Amino acid sequence: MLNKKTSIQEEKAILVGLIHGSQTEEQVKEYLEELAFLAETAGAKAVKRYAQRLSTPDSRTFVGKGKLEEIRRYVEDKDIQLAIFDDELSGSQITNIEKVLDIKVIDRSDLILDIFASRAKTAQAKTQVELAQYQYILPRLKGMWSHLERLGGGIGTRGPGETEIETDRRIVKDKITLLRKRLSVIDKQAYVQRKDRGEFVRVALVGYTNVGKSTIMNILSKSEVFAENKLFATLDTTTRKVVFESTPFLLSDTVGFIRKLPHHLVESFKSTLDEVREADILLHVVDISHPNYEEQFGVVNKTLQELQAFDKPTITVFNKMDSYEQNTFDPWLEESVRLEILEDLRERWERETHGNCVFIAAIEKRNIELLRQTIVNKVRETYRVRYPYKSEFFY
Ligand SMILES: Nc1nc2c(ncn2[C@@H]2O[C@H](COP(=O)(O)OP(=O)(O)OP(=O)(O)O)[C@@H](O)[C@H]2O)c(=O)[nH]1
Ligand SMILES: [Mg+2]
Repeated sequence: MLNKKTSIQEEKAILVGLIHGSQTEEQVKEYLEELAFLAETAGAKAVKRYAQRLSTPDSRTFVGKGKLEEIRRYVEDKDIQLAIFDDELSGSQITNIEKVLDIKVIDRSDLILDIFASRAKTAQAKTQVELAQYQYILPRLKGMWSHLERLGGGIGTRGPGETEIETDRRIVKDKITLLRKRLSVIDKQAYVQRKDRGEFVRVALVGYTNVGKSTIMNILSKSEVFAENKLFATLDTTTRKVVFESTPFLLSDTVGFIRKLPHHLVESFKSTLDEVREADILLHVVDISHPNYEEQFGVVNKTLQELQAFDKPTITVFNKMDSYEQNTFDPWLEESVRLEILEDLRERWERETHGNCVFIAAIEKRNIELLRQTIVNKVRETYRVRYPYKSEFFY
C-alpha cells in the first residue's frame, strides 16, 4: 500500500479542487498552484487543473458526476497517469473515483506524506513519517478492500474481503504500536541531548515552507543547511550555536508548515517540533513576495497555537523583498511612489506586530545587519529576565 506513493516519478497528473462556501476562484487557483508545486516536488507534472464550485463535496465521488465524466474523457485522451485531489478523500471516494478514471488517485495528504517520506533522512524523521502513513491508511482500509470484494462478487454475506480487512487492520495497528515505541526511545535521547545544551537562550526559525528559513539560517550561522526551491527541503531540525556581539545563543532551523498539513503528520512530528515549543524566541519568516503571504502567515500562527507555542516573543521576518519589489513595481514607476508604497507596507506590519518586524532579502543579504541587531536585542532581553544577577556574563 505504501508503495503506491513512491512511484509517482515523472508522471503526468491532473489536479482537482473544489470552490467551497465563501472561497473565491482566485483563492482556489492559488491553492491549486501550491498543489502543482507539491506535485512537482514529488516528481509529477501537473498538466491540467479542474476546480468545481460545490457547497459540500460529493460523498461518493468528491466532484459531481458530470465533472468526473469530463475529467475521465481528458484522462483517456491525454494518457494521464495520476489524479491529485486538493482535499482529503475517504477510502470509498478513492475507490469510486479510481473505478471511473481507471488511474491512480491520491489526495493532498498522500502527496505531502510522499514528499516527507522521500526527504526523511534520520531515523527519527523516517519513523515519524512511517507512523503518519500507517495512521493515514488505517481508516481507509475498508474502502480499499470493498473494491476487491466487488470483484470477488457475492460469496457469502460477510464478503471475501471482511476477514482480510481485519487481518490487515491488525497488522497496521501492530505496526503503529511498534513505531510509537521506537519513537518514544528516540524522543528520550533527543530530550537528553536538548537538556545538555545548558542555559543558552534558544531561538527557532519557523514559517511556511519555502519562505527562506534555511537560507537565513545559513547566513546567520555561516552553516551549510540544505536550501532549495522545493517544498519541505528541511525535515530535520538543525541547531547551531551563534555568537553576535559577544552574546551567545542557539539557533534552530525547523520543518516548514503548509495549509492542511495532515493531522497525523503534525502529531508524529511533535517531537521534532519540540524545538519550536521549547524555544525562547521565534523568528517567524514570511515570504512577502508570495501572492498568498497573509494567508500563509495565518496558517503558521494557527499551527503555532496548536503546538502551544504562539505566545512567545516573536520577530516577524519579511523575506524576499527583492521579488516583492520586482512583482509590485512597474519599471516606469516614480521613485517617490515606490518609497511611499514601501513605507505604507512597513507601517502596516509594524502596527500589527507591535514593532517586532524586519524586512529583508536574504538572497542579497539586504538588511541582515538590522536583523542581527534585532535578534541580539531580544536575546539580551531574555537573558536579563532570566538571570538578573548574572547579566555580566552575557554582554
Ligand atoms: N528571491 C529571493 N529568493 C529567496 C530569498 N531567500 C531565499 N530564497 C529562495 O527561496 C527558496 C527556498 O529557500 P529555503 O531557504 O530552502 O526555504 P525554507 O523556508 O528553508 O524551505 P523548507 O525547508 O522547504 O520549508 C530557495 O530557492 C532560496 O534561494 C530572497 O531573499 N529572495
Ligand atoms: Mg529549509
